[in-house]
Amino acid sequence: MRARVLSGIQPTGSPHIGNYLGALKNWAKIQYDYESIYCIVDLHAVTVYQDPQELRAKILELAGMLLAIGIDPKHSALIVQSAIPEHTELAWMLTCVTPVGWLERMTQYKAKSDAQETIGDGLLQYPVLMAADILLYQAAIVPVGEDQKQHLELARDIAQRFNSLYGDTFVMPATHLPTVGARVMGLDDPEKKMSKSAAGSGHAISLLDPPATIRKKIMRSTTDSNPAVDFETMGAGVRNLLSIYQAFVGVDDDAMKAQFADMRYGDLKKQVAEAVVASLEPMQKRYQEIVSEPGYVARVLREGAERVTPIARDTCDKVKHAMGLYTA
Ligand code: AQP
Repeated sequence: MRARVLSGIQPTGSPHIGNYLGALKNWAKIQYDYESIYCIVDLHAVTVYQDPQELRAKILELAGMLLAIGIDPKHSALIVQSAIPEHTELAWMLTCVTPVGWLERMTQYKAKSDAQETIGDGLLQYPVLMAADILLYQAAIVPVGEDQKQHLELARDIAQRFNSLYGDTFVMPATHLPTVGARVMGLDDPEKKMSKSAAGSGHAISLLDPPATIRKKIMRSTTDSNPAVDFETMGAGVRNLLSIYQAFVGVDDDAMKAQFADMRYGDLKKQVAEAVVASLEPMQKRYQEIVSEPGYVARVLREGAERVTPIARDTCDKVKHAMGLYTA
């Protein structure tokens, strides 16, 4: 039997090149080697307020985009988290074995709760729900960007604690990080990771941005006071542009040095912009084809849910039995 892969993405905005290089590109690549389940985690999205109408639209847009970047529904199950009630059922059972102190230490919780006037309990519970997403399907491999590494470690801790309290129930999931592009930074502020929900039109490049917008954002991106690329002294902005180029084009470090050493920033930006435009163009074309086929995306999501529900039900029943809960 092939090992199972599970990963998720929030429908909190248009997916950007950070999501793509940190996670989605890898999803499409490994789906042929593993039994893959990719999940649009709408229950995670509502840990901070989302406009209901916009959220509904973003779920379908994101599903279309995932198909456009190459998720193949013949090989992968594409699902929406809230359509499968076992995610929340398992999350509650895991909540009961998770110490609050583990959750309060999460850096993403601290960062996101700092930005809120009132902190919803869901924001604290976010990583338990994420652990449930993974453990529900007994996933062995979880491909994510670097920002999710800490949550993954917590999922392992929760699984271990459950297994030691109630007996071996869960497979231990392993993190799968890309070698380049694991952490793409904001174009306007290279000290902050690129985020869907960050404010500012020059912050992220959406996978659906038209070529002129991509060029404009990259040409205006923050660099430093050097006039040209110096691999010894370059700042975070230049490093970010170079790693975006490297991740899209797939060249090694020596080739990067030969191509970009001493290049003026204006020329560097032009080359990065053209590489991004050329890489996104086929996905954007495919996206338009996908969304112009009425009912196609909804059908893929329905078939995905039908495929994974027996696995989810089986795990929940095992967990209930292990904990001594009532099973009819
Ligand atoms: N900047 C990034 N660089 C590399 N990988 C990234 N990921 C996110 N941002 C970067 C990876 O994309 C996958 C899906 O992310 P998510 O939607 O689950 O949530 P997130 O990590 O919180 O992403 P965003 O874009 O920053 O969303 P918001 O603004 O809603 O919080 C994950 O595997 C993540 O590692």
